[in-house]
Amino acid sequence: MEEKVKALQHEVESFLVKSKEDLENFRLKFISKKGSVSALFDDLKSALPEEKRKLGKVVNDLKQLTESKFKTFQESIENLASSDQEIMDLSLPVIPNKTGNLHPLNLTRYRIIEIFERLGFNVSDGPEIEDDWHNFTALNFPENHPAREMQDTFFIEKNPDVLLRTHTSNVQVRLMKNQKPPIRSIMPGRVYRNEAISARAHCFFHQVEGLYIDKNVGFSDLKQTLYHFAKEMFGKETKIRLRPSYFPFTEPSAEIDISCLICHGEGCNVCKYSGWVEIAGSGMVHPNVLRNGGIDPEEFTGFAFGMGIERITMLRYSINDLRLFSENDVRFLRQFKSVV
Ligand code: 2NL
Repeated sequence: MEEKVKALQHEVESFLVKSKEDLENFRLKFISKKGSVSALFDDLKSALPEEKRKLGKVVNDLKQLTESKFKTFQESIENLASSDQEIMDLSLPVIPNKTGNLHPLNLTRYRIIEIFERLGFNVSDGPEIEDDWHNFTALNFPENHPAREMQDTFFIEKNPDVLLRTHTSNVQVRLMKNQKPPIRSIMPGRVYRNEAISARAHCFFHQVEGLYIDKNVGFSDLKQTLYHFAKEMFGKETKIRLRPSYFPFTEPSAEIDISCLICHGEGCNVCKYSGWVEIAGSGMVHPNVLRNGGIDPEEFTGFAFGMGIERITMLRYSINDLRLFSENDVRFLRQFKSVV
């Protein structure tokens, strides 16, 4: 009889219940009056008196196991039924879909890339940790230029100097060294400056620089390219203005302004009542820089420009504090869902 109990126990343990019908079958098969566990009690009556005690315990244990399994099955079937109902109740509010979204700086970066790719520019990339030559010397910075001071640049090592790049021009220098003109490329990336953090300055920010070198590239190409960019980025009505400026790596150099998006030239807070806001620096690549890049300035000319991605993004979405970009406050970040 002990064998019979064991076999039955195995049967109880391996019985799968997945539906209400299975549960009822389980009850009929084992627990009901005619069920096989109940039948064991009849068998017990005819057992030898000296074995009755031992067998009684085994049979009782199996009865308890069977009943507790039944209860567990019953509960899980009930849960299943109620959760089914929940899914099927179409009047309930939807479960919010918590998908992430792109950072506003990336939205702007992708848009800038898109605009320049259609003009035939490709995208280049380079190191954020740079040596003095690629970051300063090759770009025609004089030995005593203030940007080379500890107060303005993060140095990792001195003599020979290793530093965090202060602009993405280092990528352009590498490009000129490794590639023959025509070169038409933009370089988005993170740059570092040793500045006190405020609403208008941060110790790092993002830049896109561009470089176009070929035979007969002139200032008019620079102007039309950036005019096209301004219209694509900020709308067809956008006007541009070039102001003479100075950079060691370009000659002549110009600051690019766009007509103020907020007041359309009337004068407001954002444009400081001038009607114009600065969006980029630019110029014709200095002959010394071309030479340092291994390009003959008698044969080739080129233009270059640089703009801050933060600045463009602030104008685009009317954001007034630079710190919002790196604080990772989801209340800020979530506002840029699917705005490209
Ligand atoms: C700005 C101004 C600028 C460049 C970057 C450049 C690079 C090479 C040669 C010549 Cl390799 N120029 N880049 C030129 C003019 C301006 O950036 O305000 N950036 C945020």
